[in-house]
Formats: sequence, C-alpha cells, structure tokens
Amino acid sequence: MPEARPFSTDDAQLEPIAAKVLAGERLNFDDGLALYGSPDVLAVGWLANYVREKMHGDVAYFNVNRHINPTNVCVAACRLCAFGRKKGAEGSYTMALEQAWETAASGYSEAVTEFHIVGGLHPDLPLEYFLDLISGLKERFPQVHIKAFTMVEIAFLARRAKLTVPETLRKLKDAGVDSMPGGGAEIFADRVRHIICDHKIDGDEWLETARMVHEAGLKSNATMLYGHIENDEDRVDHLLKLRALQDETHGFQTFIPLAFHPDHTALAHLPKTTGLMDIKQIAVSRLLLDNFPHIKAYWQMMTAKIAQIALRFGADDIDGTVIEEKIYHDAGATTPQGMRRQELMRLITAAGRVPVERDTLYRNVMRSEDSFTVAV
Ligand code: V47
Repeated sequence: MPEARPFSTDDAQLEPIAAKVLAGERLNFDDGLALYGSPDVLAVGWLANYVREKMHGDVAYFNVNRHINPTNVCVAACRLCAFGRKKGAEGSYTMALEQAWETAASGYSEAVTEFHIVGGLHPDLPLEYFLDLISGLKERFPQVHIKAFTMVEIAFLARRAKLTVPETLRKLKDAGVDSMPGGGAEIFADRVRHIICDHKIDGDEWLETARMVHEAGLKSNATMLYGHIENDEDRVDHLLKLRALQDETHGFQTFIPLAFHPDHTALAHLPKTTGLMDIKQIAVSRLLLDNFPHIKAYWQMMTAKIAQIALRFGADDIDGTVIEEKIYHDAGATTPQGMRRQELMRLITAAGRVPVERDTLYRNVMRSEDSFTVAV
C-alpha cells in the first residue's frame, strides 16, 4: 500500500518529478540527474518507496543460495577487480569438476534453491568443462535452479568455442543453466569502461548478449558498478540503456546496484562509497527502472544494516544466504560469509516488511524440515 504520509521536499527540482511519479509517468534523463543531484535524500527515498510499495506492498524477498566460483584465472586483468589472477600466479585456482560438485554440496543443510555460478575468463578451459560442470550439478541437485555465467563469460565462451552466442546459449541451456546473473555490466560508457575494465566486452556487446539471452527464453539480472570514476551522467545513461532493452525483451528480473570495493584492486586509492550514496543509488534505480520488477539490495555488498534500510528506500529484495562469497571479500568486504534464513527474516521483519522466501524466478518457496516445494 502506498504511504499515507504526503510528499514534501525543500528541493524545488523534485516537485515536477514527484508529480510524474505520482501520476505513474516515466522519468527522463534530466529527471535522473536531478534525483542524483538532490540533497533531499529522504524525499528521493519517499518517492522510491512509493513506487516500491505500489509494486510489492510490504513484501521483501530473499532466497537460500550458494555461490560457486569455479576458477579465478582470468585473462582480463580489470582494474576494478581483486578476484581474478593470471594463470599460474600465486593464489590462482581452478576447480576440478569433482571439487566443484563437492563445493556445491557443502553448506547445503538449509536446502539451497539456487546455485549462483560465475568465474574468471580462463584462457584454456573449454566450453565442455562448463557444460559438464552444469550437467553434473543438475544430476546431483535436480531441484536447484542454476543461475550461471555473466554476459561477459558467455561472450568469451562463445568466441573461444567458435560458436555464435545463440548456439552457446542452447548448449548451456541443454546442460541445465536456468537463468543468468547480472554481472559484468559495470558502467556502459566507453570512457569509464576503458579505465576500469578495458579487456571486457563493451557496453553495446553486453546489451546485445543480454538481448540474445532473453531471446533464448532465459531470464537474467542486470547490475551497475558505481562509486569509482563514473559520474551522474554515466549512471543515468547506464540505467536508461537497461530500461530501453527491457522495453523490448522483458527478460530482466532484477537490478542490482553494486558499490565499488577498492581494496586490493588497481584502483585502491579511491574512497569507498558512503551509506547515503548506497541508499540513494537504490532509490534512483527504483525510480528510473520503472519496467524492472525487482531492485535488489545485495547485503553482502552493502552490509546487512544498509540493505535493511534500503528496504524502505526502493528495494524489495535482499538477496540470499549467499554461502561462500569471494568477489567482494577479495576486495575488502567485511560482511560475514553467509547468513542463515532466520537472520535474514529477522532483518526484513525489523524493517517493517514481510519476508517471503522466493526461488530465482520469484515463486514462493514453502519449507518443511530440510526440503522445499515451489508454488507454481
Ligand atoms: O561483475 C567485481 C562486481 C560483479 C568488484 O545477478 C566488484 O543476482 C565491487 O554480478 N568491487 C559480480 N564490485 C557480482 C554480481 C552479482 C552479485 C550478486 C547477485 C547477482 C545477481 C550478481 O561484481 C562483477 C563486478 O561488477 N565486482 N569486483 C569490486 N572490487
């Protein structure tokens, strides 16, 4: 239910934007800049919360998931990343298939409903390794949804296998991939991308790959990495490009703004994002991405405390139990490794929201002891 409290602000620039939001009208590029530039974070948050409650009422979603990163070996050497290693470098690893399947089974006690699988761009691992990895997981955990490989990994795997992206997607889908995570989008603007992740596919290619994923009948998420060298124009541009693609494909489920963690990266001199920046990012995303069903406050990235507050500033999802996160912890995240269902539910309830356990496709999950069923 939308809030009963009336909207008020001392930022005159927000008045016409509020009128649009209350009338259900789409915001434009300049509106996005005005939202980012506004000193009245509470008013921006009020508007985002209005939209969020209109879409989802008091519900806040979470899931029970496990991350698997089969390799950190990566040819890309992105300045933003503390996870990737060159082949043979100290700290580099690549899981044997048995090891990856064993990893999947560890920490399984809460009946995981999703495996989130991403990794480096390995120069030698063939597509068959990934197909075997996925089909082996499906064989062992047939009820678990497999959300695997970013647009960057898919484009890389296709190129290495000398296949088209649709051909590669067909093989991954046949092996058991059910949907795709949102990583690798970073910031689409070339100027920024050249500095933070020069060796990755460019923004247009990321969007084109996402289009092909959706055309293949797979849902995906989308992300934006903020809090490094980008400016407000770059962020608005990024969000509006995602919105334009979503108008065409309707294949995105969830948008996840990702706060840059500088530790142990080549950009370690940059300051960390602040709590207010994180909160505002959630709110602006909710307001600009009017065609995205869900906005996720990823607690591992923004801390559980900020993610909880974000549930009143536009977010309707807090991600999951996240057993074994590596990418953020290599870059200095101090959040705990994994959180139990009960604790996630306590955080959500204390934010005045109603916790709903979802599967990756946002169907309700019903539990008994260590098993689950999904509402269809
Ligand atoms: O693509 C890498 C980012 C992403 C750093 O789809 C960094 O449900 C901050 O995409 N500081 C991977 N960010 C994580 C990701 C994700 C996470 C949770 C849920 C979902 C989903 C997707 O992490 C990368 C990159 O954008 N990243 N290094 C860093 N130092």
